[in-house]
Amino acid sequence: MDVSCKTRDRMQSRPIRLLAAAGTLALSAGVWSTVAAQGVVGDLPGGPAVNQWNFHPPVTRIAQDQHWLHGFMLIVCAVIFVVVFGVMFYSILRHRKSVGHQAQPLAEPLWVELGWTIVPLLIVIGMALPATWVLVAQKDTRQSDITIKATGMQWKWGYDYIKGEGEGIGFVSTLDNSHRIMSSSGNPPPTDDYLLKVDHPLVVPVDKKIRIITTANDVIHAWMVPAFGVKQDAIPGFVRDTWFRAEKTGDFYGQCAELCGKEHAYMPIHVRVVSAQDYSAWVQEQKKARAPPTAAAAPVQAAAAEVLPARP
Ligand SMILES: [Cu+2]
Repeated sequence: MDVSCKTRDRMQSRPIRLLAAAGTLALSAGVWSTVAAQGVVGDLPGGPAVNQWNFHPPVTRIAQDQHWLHGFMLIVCAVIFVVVFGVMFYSILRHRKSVGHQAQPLAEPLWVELGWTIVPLLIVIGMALPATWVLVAQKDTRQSDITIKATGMQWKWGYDYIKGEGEGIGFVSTLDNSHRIMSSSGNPPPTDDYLLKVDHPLVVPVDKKIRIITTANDVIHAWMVPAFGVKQDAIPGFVRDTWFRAEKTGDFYGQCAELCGKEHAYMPIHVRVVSAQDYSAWVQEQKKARAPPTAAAAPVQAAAAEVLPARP
């Protein structure tokens, strides 16, 4: 290709590039105006926030410790990175061949050998100790006030209160149908709790140690609530446990955290943390709703049984 040909190509390609850039800009503006016209998604208290770059605000001691651990490890790693790469690049630049640096025989003094063995060892111990403490604390499920079994199913959660106040209560928690409809529409409106709303949230009292026993009845799921610092696999045929003690009342959200099939994104977790009084009232309400038929209702049920034919 000669020079004049190259110049002609460049002249032809410039308007095309300009046109493409204008098109992209118009498309972006269109998308932006559509989003703006529809409304904007806001933060969900206890759940994800818009442009969230850090963990969820912690509401348990374990979650606070995990955040501290994360920050601590990040700082240690960043300092090591800066020091090691700083020394390395300084050495490369200062002692390069082009400035006439001559290599010198290395005496291998003992203090250097000891230093680069002992210092990293101390750093590893300094990182392992707090990490082990937090790990052991988050696995200590003893002396819980309430024990709840969470059973993962494709694609919902079953909750059974098996010990403590509320013992005997059990229900299934499923994605709220309005969210299913929104998702099926293919163009869901901006919704703060999109795919996180359930029909029956898990209700627990504040400041009580709640032990969650996880299992599953089909494939592996995982029970995760980031604000509590809790994430535990639910494995069919096995029982695992975890715990939390929420320090604040409110609604907290999580999701199944183990890819479990085509509707993995449709099995949210909603935990409602209430005061001790509200929890007792909720327990009474649930027990009343689940109570066996009273003497007044029994004759009606007996009559209904006579009318309806018995199932084979
Ligand atoms: Cu799942």
